[in-house]
Amino acid sequence: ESTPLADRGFVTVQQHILSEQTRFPGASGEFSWLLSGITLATKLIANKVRLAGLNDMTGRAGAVNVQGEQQQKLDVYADGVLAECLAFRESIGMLVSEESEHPLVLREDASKSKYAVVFDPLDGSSNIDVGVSVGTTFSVFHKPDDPATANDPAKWALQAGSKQVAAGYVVYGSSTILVYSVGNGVHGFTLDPSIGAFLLSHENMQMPQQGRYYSTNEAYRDRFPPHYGEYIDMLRRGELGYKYSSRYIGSLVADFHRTLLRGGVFLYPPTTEQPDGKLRLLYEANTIAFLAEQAGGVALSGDERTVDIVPTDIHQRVPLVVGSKMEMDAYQRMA
Ligand code: AHM
Ligand code: MG
Repeated sequence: ESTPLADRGFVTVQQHILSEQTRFPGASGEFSWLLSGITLATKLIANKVRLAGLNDMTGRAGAVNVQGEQQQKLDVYADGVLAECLAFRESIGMLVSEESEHPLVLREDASKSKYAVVFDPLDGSSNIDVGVSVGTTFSVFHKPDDPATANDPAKWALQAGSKQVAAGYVVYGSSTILVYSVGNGVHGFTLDPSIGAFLLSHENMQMPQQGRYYSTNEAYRDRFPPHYGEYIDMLRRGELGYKYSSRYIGSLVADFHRTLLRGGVFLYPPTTEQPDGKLRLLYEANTIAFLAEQAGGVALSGDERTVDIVPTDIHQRVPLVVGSKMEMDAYQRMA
């Protein structure tokens, strides 16, 4: 649970990132500057999300994105704001966005930059028009060591999730919360809109060992491979000590945020129509998997650790099962 504000001394996310960097003697500050691009962009996005309905930001933009999905106006806005805020950071060589078919190479002279940033600017965007939580996800990678790839920024994001140097999300929910990790625990910050700052509200988040909810789109259940249905039945029967209840928002960030705080398990299995599931490896599954593991949870795609998968395509999809230790051990026994 969160510490009283006074004891925390009003730590902003920026201060927190800087203090994390002091663990690396010689850190140049570039990395903090990079992350400040993300926090700035998400504050701008939060502002628009809060006014959706009044600011001509609801509804479709008219275009269909690379995933074959209708782009919402806020998808387009959020994508533009993130790209713009990040393009100014010289340390970033390339970007991958859910909304853009191709990687965006920012600087042709690859030797000058060090990082790749991947993001889903507005995840769960079909929820905007009905006032339900949406989110932004992001992950940061170093330029790969291998010289052939190092000189080709378009390929910088094709790395296993275990190589992430930072990952996080912002959930635009009943409050706006930023959760991030640089591989040293998971920390949460709540946006105080009156001062425009993300303030530390959840230090060192640990996922409970067990929760009481499972979270999946049960409408697809007959189209899941059978062991997923059997696993859900097992949870419902109470074999892990409780008869589980269900929660499903349909926004990955919001569904995971609850799982992080309360424990339990989230599943987006393969279906007959989508044999690799729906979620994108680079900026959805990996981001969540990295945070889950940092918080003491487990994230698997099939029977493989999600962060071990080496991507071959920037928009590739993977099944995802992520949650508390106890539920995940039981899942592995049945997978
Ligand atoms: P999006 O990136 O187009 O918004 O889609 C991703 C979202 C996730 O947030 C969520 O977990 C999933 O789609 C819900 O899908 P479904 O409606 O099939 O349950
Ligand atoms: Mg998405």
